[in-house]
Amino acid sequence: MADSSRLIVVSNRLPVALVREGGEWTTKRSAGGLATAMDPILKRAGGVWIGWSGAQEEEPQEAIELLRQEQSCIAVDLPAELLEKFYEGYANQALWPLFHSFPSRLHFASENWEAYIEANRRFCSAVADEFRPGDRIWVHDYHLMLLPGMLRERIPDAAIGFFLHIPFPGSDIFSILPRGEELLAGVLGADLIAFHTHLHLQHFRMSLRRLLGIESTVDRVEAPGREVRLQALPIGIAPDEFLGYQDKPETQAELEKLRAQYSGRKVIVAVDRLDYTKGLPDRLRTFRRLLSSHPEFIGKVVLLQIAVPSRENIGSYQELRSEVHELISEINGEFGTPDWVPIVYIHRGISRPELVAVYQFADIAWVSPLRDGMNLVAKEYVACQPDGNGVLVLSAFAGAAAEMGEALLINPFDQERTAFTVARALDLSEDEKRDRMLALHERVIRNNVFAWGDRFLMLLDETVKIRREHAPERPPLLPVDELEDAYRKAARRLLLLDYDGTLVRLAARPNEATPDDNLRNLLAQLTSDPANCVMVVSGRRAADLERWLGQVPHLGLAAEHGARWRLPGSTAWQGRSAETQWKDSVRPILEHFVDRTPGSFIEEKEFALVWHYRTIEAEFGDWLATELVAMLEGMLAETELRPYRGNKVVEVKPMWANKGALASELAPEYAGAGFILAIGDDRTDEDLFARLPEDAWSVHVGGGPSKARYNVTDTVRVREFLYRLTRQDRKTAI
Ligand code: ADQ
Repeated sequence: MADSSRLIVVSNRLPVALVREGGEWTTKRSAGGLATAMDPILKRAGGVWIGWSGAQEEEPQEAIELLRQEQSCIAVDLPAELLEKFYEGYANQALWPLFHSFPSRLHFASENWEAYIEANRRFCSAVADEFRPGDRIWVHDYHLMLLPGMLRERIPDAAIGFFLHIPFPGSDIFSILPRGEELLAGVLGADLIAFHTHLHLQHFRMSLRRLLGIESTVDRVEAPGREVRLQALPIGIAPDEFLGYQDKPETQAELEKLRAQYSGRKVIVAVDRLDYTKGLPDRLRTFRRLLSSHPEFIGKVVLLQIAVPSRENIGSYQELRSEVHELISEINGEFGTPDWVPIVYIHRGISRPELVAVYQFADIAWVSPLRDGMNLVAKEYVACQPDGNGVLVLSAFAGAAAEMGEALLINPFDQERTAFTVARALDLSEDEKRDRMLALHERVIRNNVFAWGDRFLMLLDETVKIRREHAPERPPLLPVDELEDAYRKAARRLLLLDYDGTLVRLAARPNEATPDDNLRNLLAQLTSDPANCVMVVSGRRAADLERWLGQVPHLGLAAEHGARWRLPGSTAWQGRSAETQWKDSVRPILEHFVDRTPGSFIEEKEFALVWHYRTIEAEFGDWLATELVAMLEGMLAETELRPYRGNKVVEVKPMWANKGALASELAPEYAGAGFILAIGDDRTDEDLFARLPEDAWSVHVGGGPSKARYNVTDTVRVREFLYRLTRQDRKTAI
């Protein structure tokens, strides 16, 4: 499969530039790490790259054709206004600062969010137009977090991978992000979601749990109807893009220049995009501190700061530029001498030979981002040291630190200790330097960007293969046409509908999940057909169901998981009467848990006591629930009561009160020639599914395994297909 299927790479920017020379369009491929990594894979798989070309105006058709034919690139059209709001607005002024843990720099505007959705839609259309069955789609980075979900809707069986190049922040920070829930749901459309480090992955998992209430394990998470694979997969560099340049005459010429310029002095190099996450001002201040606290370096050490301009349309980047310029002037003014400039500043992108020469020449690379997904500069510097020269001083907050333990790690926020570490790097013994650098070099060469790309695609293939093989084990999606046919043919029908999580969305507090008028109308239409016996079968109290749904003509109600029921057309409740003495001994235990966790509460039903903890921090709530269940199991072992764990609830109720018993009571009448439909979303509905005849239409709502024959993704879909059954004209879409 890996070799026969094409690859569609999707990223915000295409790895090419369109240039107009003398009235003729030409294309130029950029030598970025990602493009270098993807090129051999794209060549092998015969794929395409989809993204924005960088053009501010719509390109003429000839230029678009050229991109496609010469570079296998497809340009997504993003009009200037949309681009500004999507790219500079939501992506770079909301996502970028927040994902790098700079909440104070967050700027959110809902029109930017709308533009983000629209831009992702345009990417989705471009991919869908290009997609052929069997293709793999690899979506890159924070600009396109909604795209996996959009693609999943449009091409449900597609193999979709997503890689995040920037850090994923802690869940406290992530929860600040307006529209964060939608983003999480969007990336979950992928089969494989990968990050640079385990920490980023952990943060993502925690946000899934806290914001969406979705549990996951170290390497996977259950999405509706599918399993999504999670991975930490650190990106590498293309070694030849650096080592291959070392012997070139242009590089040698640059080296000569550097030797002449800095003879007798040690050079510390810093190479950054001019971005506030890269920590330039902090580095400059720390360098000032180093010169003050270690005067022996005065005249002996030069900081060569190379900064490539970046995102200059955004105000905060302009401020950063001024701040950096001012700091450099101050420090050079304060310490410089007629023959020594402490900080040499190059404010532009430099050529590859220049960059390689600088890396090769520098005694130290000082890589000190305040937060960084990976940081390729650290790896590029190390790649240029095949002989084990040089020292890498590296921020612990760069993703690279997770796999570059032989570097001298620093906390860039701690100027005093960072200055001390840089001083140490300047004095490190040759042996220690070599030991550290050779270990780093070897790893950077081995774990290169090709290994990264291959591994990602291998994992994607594996995940998709498992999904396709295992699909039959989980309930398949409900074939609504077939269901409708069976429904229409049947002379008598039984419909058993769960309430919470099936007919209405789960709410934080039970009383918030009241039925809306649309639901009442839908139920009334279903019950108006005399061939139908419709029952809402819920864990709710009889009084609640009666109050909310009692007015729907001819609707049957079953309360407390089937402990009591009221048949269609009747107002009398049947079932056992409640024995309630046990509550006096269980209630104090639940109260004790409520005292420990403000926000949780007890719901009292006729037959049951329920501890609700939906609003509690998820991990803590689940941990307490386990403790509570263990305690109650011991205490109730000799009784007919049991504690049951549901969706963020622990419910204590008699064993016999379950939906299965009710199913056994009602279903036999409809077996054979009739039609039985049962829909539900949680564990208590499994009892119901298990007791139905084989040909019944049992439907599980949401992800995960189930005994039901079919699956639908959410409450919206449930209502959609029920609504369809009520229409007289067949197969009318709503
Ligand atoms: P970036 O934020 O762009 O990438 P980084 O990984 O440091 O960060 O890559 C910067 C690149 O630009 C390097 O290849 C570097 O050589 C080059 N560069 C910087 N200054 C230059 C200059 N003056 N002249 C020439 N070249 C220069 C994002 C994430 C990172 C992650 C990468 C890859 O923010 O954390 O490592 O993607 O996943």
